[in-house]
Amino acid sequence: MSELVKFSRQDGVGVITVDNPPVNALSPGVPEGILAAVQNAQSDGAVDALVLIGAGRTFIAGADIKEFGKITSGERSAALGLAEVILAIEDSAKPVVCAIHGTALGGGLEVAMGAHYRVAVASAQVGQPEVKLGIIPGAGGTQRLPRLAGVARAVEMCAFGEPIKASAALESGIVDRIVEGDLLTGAIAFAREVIQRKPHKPRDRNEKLGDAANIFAAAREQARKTKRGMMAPQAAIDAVEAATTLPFEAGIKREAELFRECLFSDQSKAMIHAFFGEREVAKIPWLPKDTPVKEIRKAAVIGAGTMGGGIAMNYANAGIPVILKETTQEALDRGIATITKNYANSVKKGRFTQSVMDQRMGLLRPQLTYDGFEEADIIAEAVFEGMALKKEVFGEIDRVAKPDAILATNTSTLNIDEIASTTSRPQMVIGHHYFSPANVMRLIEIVRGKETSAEVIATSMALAKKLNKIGVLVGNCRGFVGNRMLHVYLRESESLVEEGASPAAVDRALYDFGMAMGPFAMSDLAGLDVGWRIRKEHKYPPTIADALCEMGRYGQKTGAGWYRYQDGRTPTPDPEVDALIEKLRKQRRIITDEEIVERTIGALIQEGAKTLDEGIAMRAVDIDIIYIHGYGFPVYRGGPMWYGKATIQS
Ligand code: T1G
Repeated sequence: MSELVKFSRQDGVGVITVDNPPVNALSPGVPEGILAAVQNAQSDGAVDALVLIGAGRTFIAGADIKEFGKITSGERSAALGLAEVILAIEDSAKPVVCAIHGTALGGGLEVAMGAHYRVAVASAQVGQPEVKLGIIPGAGGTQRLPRLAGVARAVEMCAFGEPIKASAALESGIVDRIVEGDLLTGAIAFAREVIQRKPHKPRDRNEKLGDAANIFAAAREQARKTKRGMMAPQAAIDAVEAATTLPFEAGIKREAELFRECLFSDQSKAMIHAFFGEREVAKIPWLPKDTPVKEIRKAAVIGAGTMGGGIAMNYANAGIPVILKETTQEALDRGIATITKNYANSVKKGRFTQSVMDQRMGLLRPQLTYDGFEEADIIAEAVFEGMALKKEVFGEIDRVAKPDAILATNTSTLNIDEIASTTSRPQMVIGHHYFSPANVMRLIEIVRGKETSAEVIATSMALAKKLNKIGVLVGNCRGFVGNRMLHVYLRESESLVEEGASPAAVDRALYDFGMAMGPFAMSDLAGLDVGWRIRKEHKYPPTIADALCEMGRYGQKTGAGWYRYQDGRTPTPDPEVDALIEKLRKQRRIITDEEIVERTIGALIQEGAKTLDEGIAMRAVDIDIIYIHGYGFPVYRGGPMWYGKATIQS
C-alpha cells in the first residue's frame, strides 16, 4: 500500500483512506494505491464491501494540477491513469461506497461516480470545475454524470464548473444519502446495508439519458455569453452530448479527445497559471512566517457611498460587526438603501436566505458619529478621492482609534505615505484598494506605505482571505499597480483615436480580445470626471476626454460621455463626439484591430514591467491576478504579463 493510500478493515468493510494533504489530489501514487486496494479486496475474505474516504479536511479535490505542465511539456504521458482505477471500482464484485466530506471535485467526483454508491455529510460539495482550468472532465465525468444526475444538471456542472451542495447532489441522484454524525461510521453502516444488493454500475444506467438537443443549444448560447471566448465550456457540452448519442465506451473516447485538445491549448495553460497565481499572490516571501496576525473582530467604515457600502457588506458577509459612518442622515439612508437592495437581490436570486440577509443587516451599525470607533480592530476609510479630505479624516480617526487599530484607506491613486503622515501611527496605515462593486469584485490591492508594519501587512493579507477576496500586495506609487497601468492603457487608447480610430472600433477590438469592456465604455462607467480632476490636479496635457468633461459629458452618470446612453446603460456612438474628435484629432489613418490590441495591451505590459523593475509589483503573477480580478482581463489569456510572455514565445 502506498503511504498516500491506507487500507483497514472495520465490521467486515474494507476502508480505503486517501491521505495526500492538503486536498487529497490524485497525485502520482494515489490512483495506484486506490487500484491496488480495490483489487486486493476482491479476494479478501474478511471484507464484503468497501468504503473510499479522504483523510483530513476533504475528499479527493481532483487530479494533481501540478502534473498537467509535465504532460503538456511531454515530461510524462497524458494518461492520468484514472480510467483504469474507476473501472476497477465500478467492476468490483463487492459494493463500493464513496464517503464524501469537504469537496469531491473533478477527478475526485469522477472516482466517486465510478463507485456503486455515494454518501456525504451535509456540508460537502461536489463539482466538475475543470472548465475553470480551461479543460473538461477527462476521467468519465461527462459520461457518468448525465447517467446519474440527468443531462441538464450534467451540462450545467461540466460547462460552467460551479460545485453543488450535498442536498442538491442528493436531489439529483449523485449522492445516495446525507450522513448525520460521523461520516465513516455512517458510510460503513450504509455499506453493510447494501452488501446483499447487486452492485449496479453507473455506466450502465441510461434511464436519464434522452434527447436533450434543446438543453445543449441553450447551454451553448449561455456559454457563448457568460464564458465568452473560452473553448472548454463548449467542449464540455460536446462531451456530455456524446453521452446521449454514443455508447459508453465511444463517449469515453470522445471525451478523451476533447480533453486532450483543451489540455494542450494556450487557454488551459493560461488558466492553470491563474489558478496557481491566485494562491501564490497570498504568499509574501520576505514576510517572516511567524509575523503575528491580528484578529479582526470589529470593523468600522467611513463613507457609505458606492465603495463604502460595498466594503461594509464584505465585513458583514464574513460575520464581522461593522459600524458604517456618514456625515449626513440623507447620505447614510441612501447608503443603507443600496445595501438593502443588494442583499434583497441576492435573496431573490437564491444565493442565500432571508434569515441570512437579516443576520448580515443586523451586523451593520449605521451612524453619524465616531461612537464605538475606539473598539474597532480596523477602520476602513472610503470617502471622496481628494487628498485634503482624506487627511482630515485620518486626523480624526487617529484621535478616536485604539492604539493597535489598523487604519486602511480605499484610495485608488493617492499617496499612502502622505495620508499616513497626518497620523501619529504611520506604521498602522495601509491601503485596502477595493474594486467596484466592492461587495462583488474579488480583488483587494493591498498597498504598503514605507512605514507600514509587517504585522499590519500580514493581517491585511489574512483579512482578504477571510473576506473571501484575493489580496495582492503592492508598493506605493501614483495609481499603485492597477490604475498606474490603466492610465497608460487609456492614454494609448485615446492616442489611437487621435490618429484615426473611433472609440467604438477601439472598444470592439479589445472586447473581441476578451476584455470585459472596452476602454471608452469602461471610462464612461467609471466616470470621466474622476480622471479629469486628477489630470487637472497634476496639470497633465489636455485630452479629448477633458473636452468631453468641459461639455458636461461625464459618462453614464450624465447620460453622455464618449457614448450617449439613451437607456442609461447601452453605449451608442454619438455624432457630437465624432465631430469633436474630428476637430481635435491630429491625423487620420486606417488603424487595424491588430494594431489596437498590440498598442493598448502592449502599453499595459510595458508599464507592468516598469512596476516590476521598481518593486511596486513583487511578481509578474501579481500583475496578472490584479488584471484578471480587478480589470476584466480575460483569464484565458492569463493576464497581461503572461500574455506578453506567451506572445513573445509564440
Ligand atoms: N492539484 C494540485 N494542487 C492543488 C489542487 C489540485 N487539484 N487543489 C488545490 N491544490 C493546492 C493549492 O495550490 C494550494 O497549494 C493548496 O492545495 C490548498 O489549496 C481528471 C483533469 C479544493 C476547493 O479544479 O478548487 O481533476 O498554495 O489554497 O481555499 O477530470 O483548492 O498551499 O502550495 O485552494 O481550501 C479539478 C482545485 C482538477 C479543484 C480547496 N479540481 N482546487 O480550497 O485551499 S482537474 C479542481 C480547489 C481534474 C479530471 C480533471 C481548491 C479547494 P499551496 P487552496 P482552499
